[in-house]
Amino acid sequence: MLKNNGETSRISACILDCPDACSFLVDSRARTLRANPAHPFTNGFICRKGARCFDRLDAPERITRPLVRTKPKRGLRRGKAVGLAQEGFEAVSWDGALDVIADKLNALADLPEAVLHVRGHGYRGVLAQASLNLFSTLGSSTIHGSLCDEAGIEACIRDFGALEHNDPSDLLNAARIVNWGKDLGRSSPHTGLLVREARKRGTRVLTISPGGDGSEGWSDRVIRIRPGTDRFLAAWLIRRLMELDGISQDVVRACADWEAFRALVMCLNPEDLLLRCDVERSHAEELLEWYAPLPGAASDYAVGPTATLIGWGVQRYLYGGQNVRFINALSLLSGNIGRVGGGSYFNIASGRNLGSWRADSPGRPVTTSRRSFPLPSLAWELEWADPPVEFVWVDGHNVVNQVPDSLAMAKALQRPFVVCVEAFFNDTARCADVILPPALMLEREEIVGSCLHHYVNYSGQAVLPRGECRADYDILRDLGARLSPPVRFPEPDECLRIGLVPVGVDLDAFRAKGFARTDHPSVAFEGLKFAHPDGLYRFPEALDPDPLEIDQDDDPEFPLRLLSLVRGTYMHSQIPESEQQGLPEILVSPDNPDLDDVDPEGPIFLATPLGRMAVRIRLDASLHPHAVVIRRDGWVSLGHGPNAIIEPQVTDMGDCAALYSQCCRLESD
Ligand SMILES: Nc1nc2c(c(=O)[nH]1)N[C@H]1C(S)=C(S)[C@@H](COP(=O)(O)OP(=O)(O)OC[C@H]3O[C@@H](n4cnc5c(=O)[nH]c(N)nc54)[C@H](O)[C@@H]3O)O[C@H]1N2
Ligand SMILES: Nc1nc2c(c(=O)[nH]1)N[C@H]1C(S)=C(S)[C@@H](COP(=O)(O)OP(=O)(O)OC[C@H]3O[C@@H](n4cnc5c(=O)[nH]c(N)nc54)[C@H](O)[C@@H]3O)O[C@H]1N2
Ligand SMILES: [Mo]
Repeated sequence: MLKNNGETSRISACILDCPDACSFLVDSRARTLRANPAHPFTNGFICRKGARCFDRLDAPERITRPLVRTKPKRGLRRGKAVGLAQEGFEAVSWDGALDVIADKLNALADLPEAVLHVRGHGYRGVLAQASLNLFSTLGSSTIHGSLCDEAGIEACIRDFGALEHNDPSDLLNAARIVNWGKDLGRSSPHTGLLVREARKRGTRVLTISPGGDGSEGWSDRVIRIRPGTDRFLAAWLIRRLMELDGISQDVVRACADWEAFRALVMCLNPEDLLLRCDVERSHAEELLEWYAPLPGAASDYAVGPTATLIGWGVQRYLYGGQNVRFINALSLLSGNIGRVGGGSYFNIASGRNLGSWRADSPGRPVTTSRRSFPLPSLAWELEWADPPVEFVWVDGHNVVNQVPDSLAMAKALQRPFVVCVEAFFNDTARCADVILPPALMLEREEIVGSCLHHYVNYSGQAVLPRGECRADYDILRDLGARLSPPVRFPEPDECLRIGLVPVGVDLDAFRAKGFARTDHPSVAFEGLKFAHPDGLYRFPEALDPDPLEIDQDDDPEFPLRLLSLVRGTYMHSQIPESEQQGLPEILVSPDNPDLDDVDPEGPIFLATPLGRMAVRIRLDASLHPHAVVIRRDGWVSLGHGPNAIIEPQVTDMGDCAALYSQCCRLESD
């Protein structure tokens, strides 16, 4: 808890959905923050989105009182952002808001599946389990799958048996790093920092990407690839390794299905593989040397391991899971798994070092199975849900903005009673009946893990919550107490202690130090011992072509791919409205085949089968001719949200949204 002892520098940490999970020192009087120099991974450096935390806490447009809707919902309109009052929201007391909500939930007590809980990763941690615990105790409907990383997670689990990678600092031991589409300048600044440090020490870096991401500045070499086709390039390399007899018998013995995989790969046509990924043979041959120095190779290839980075971008495709599985297989077969300086990095689970606590509701029937909707097609699922969803609780998720087909999602929220725990009047809050304002990070206490490194951080409360804002845990505890029968939570300190059990440190000592390192081997799968029950590795069973693949001979209606990529300056949709004025920008290659058909002087639209949005164009010569890049997460209500024209498609594994398989074209008026 915040003590008024005159002390101004407090330890806290970032709870945003970012792999780096930085530790902060906060000057609570000056309302500034900096990197905690004592934290080994944060290493004295924090990124722009973290450093701007107080801008968000102190933003004039922040919602600081509970609000209820007094006029009927009008639905979300693209490019038409009306204000709170115009939309018909009025301030109400916390008691008033929670009583209304409790009445609705009590009325649905016998039909818990008519209640839907939609939770994102907008806030993370141990106390953050509160909403998950309350709604699982009620037996409410829930969501599964993801908009982010589940295809790659499922792929890694199928391959290795577990989601695991080397300690990120082991990148410094790599002789070479091959980066399959991680945006080193934007998505994980500390991975970027490690790569930069490794390069200073002599490590060479090659990036494979469709371009438009500034990877040239981070790499000694860049190979441009057709979007969504990395599995074909990896398969070509694996085939060459097989032909050249370049695979060690130790590796072969560590695999459960070597013969079947060998047969699959040897049946593939090498020219066809390179045609599909649009990579020149000489570039593919060069890449082979980055993985497996061949007899007679130049001396800088002759020694040392190759580490593989896999960005989330490569798996947001219809066959995104296969993309990851073929890259992992390449890493293994070239002798780079289970090795210092090698490894294949996707991510780890950020919750794996945190204990889970439970809510308790004596007298309430225990739910054994809950109705669950796949998140990538949530809008459409709700349309058909039987029994229909009557009540929706959204927290930590700008779901209307982030799911494909945002307008359908907004429409699906029109009928049910929607509660949104949200600090800003974003696309989702606009669809709510009640908006509850949460205390944000630095305004409340929390413990968080990372999906990249092995530290658990203390996110201490450094300042008081603004206005009437309250921590999500407190909101949910008060709501639980109002339900019949009531749902009770353990005290916050008890939750935090349970959260720290896997770390094995005392809560007070942890609060004072601000972080703890957890015990994981620095090399994953050492000795080629994998986490499947038999200890063996598993290869992908198939290599599938993309049904939407662009065929050079055809003249498809929507020949381009829309890559809605991460933006460096803000966290997802947590962007001030003032930064979303004018038309959103797209990047296209000067060789883009659609450029000939548009009038550069007139209005230009980005069109998909779902609709179109007005944009302005910037040329980027590094981009693949068939790729269009838009920075994601702009608000639909401000005309900046690409999900208004992105269709719901699902990846081959993990029920992940295949967002970058979206086909598109450029249009003039
Ligand atoms: N500043 C900031 N940082 C963030 C976030 C944020 O919103 N803002 N979000 C966080 C979250 S939740 C996530 S999941 C991560 C996202 O982290 P990233 O994975 O870096 O982000 P993406 O934009 O999904 O993917 C970016 C990269 O994928 C490449 N790419 C796209 N398609 C392909 C392909 O077919 N093949 C190859 N080889 N490359 C391809 C693009 O060129 C781009 O460089 O970032 C996290 N960090
Ligand atoms: N087109 C397209 N769409 C995508 C992606 C893509 O590549 N292309 N990638 C996606 C990815 S990688 C991800 S991870 C998801 C992200 O989707 P979201 O998880 O919806 O991400 P945000 O837009 O950051 O929304 C999080 C919300 O949580 C709120 N919040 C912050 N702190 C707190 C708190 O303490 N309590 C509560 N109650 N709320 C809080 C913020 O104000 C914010 O509105 O969407 C994705 N959507
Ligand atoms: Mo994500």
